[in-house]
Amino acid sequence: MIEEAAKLLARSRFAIAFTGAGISAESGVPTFRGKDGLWRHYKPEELATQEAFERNPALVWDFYRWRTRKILGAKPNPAHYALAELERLGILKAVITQNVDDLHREAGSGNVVELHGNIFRVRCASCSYRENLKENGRVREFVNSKDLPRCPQCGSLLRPDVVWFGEALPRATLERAFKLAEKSDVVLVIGTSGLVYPAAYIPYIVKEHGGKVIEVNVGSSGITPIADIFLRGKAGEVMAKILD
Ligand code: BJW
Ligand code: ZN
Repeated sequence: MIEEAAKLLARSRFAIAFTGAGISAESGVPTFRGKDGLWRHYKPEELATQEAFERNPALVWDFYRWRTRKILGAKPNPAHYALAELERLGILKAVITQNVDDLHREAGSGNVVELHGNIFRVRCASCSYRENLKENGRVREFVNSKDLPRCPQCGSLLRPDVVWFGEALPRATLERAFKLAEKSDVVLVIGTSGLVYPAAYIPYIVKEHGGKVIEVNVGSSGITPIADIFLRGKAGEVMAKILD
């Protein structure tokens, strides 16, 4: 199966990857829906929404500070590096990720489409203020602060620059991802439950346009029914073998 997947990739014309929280699990970043994916027993739908932020911004910020701390302590794993290497070899044309952890870029992937934003950026809940905390060297300050962060322009609350349930994905980003999927003849789907839309349309678009779907996951997902090749296992281990 792994050999078949490697062959498909090697012969592809425009391969892309579509990744989710499972690709970062071996880096120590908790997933959303796994058995240890939940934070203090809250479901993602109870934390990653506008309503939750309006009702209890302190709870939502606690959650994001906890996640940022985990992500800060994380390094890319062999799966992230394998995708960067496949791009370097000219095989992989883009990584479309639902993750907000920056690990694909850290591993050296150049063409990364972040569908759900980035945890190292914040924006104002009311005005157009945005800030990249990583570039400004302010990540630790944010993570360690006990106060709710406020906008320097208008005084409203700042929020993580990520996409919550019920919010539209950035239009240009989604269009870019869908265009890549339409062009693609092989999509490597790694570590996603494939339950969250519109992101989960990506492999379906590839399939509809005649492309092949290779899935890597420790269990089955919403994408498994359309997978041409299903590789059961940990992303880091399977991807290291594919590259061999
Ligand atoms: C391993 C592994 C290892 C573990 N190796 N594998 C159509 C149909 C139905 C519903 C909808 C629809 N369209 C919209 C909706 C509503 C909603 C939705 O999809 N709901 C479903 C849950 C039913 N979607 C939305 O609300 C989206 N917005 C939208 O549609 O807006 C419409 C609109 C238009 C115009 C104006 C206004 C509105 C937005 C969705 C945003 C999702 N946001 C989050 C949080 C992001 C910020 C953050 O990170 O904090 O995104 S929620 C969370 O889920 C996060 C993830 O990116 C996303 C997906 O999760 P993922 O990555 O799949 O993780 P898990 O944990 O679910 O799965 C891990 C997988 O890895 C598992 O399969 C494991 O087996 C596997 N695994 N270890 C390999 N070592
Ligand atoms: Zn503001």
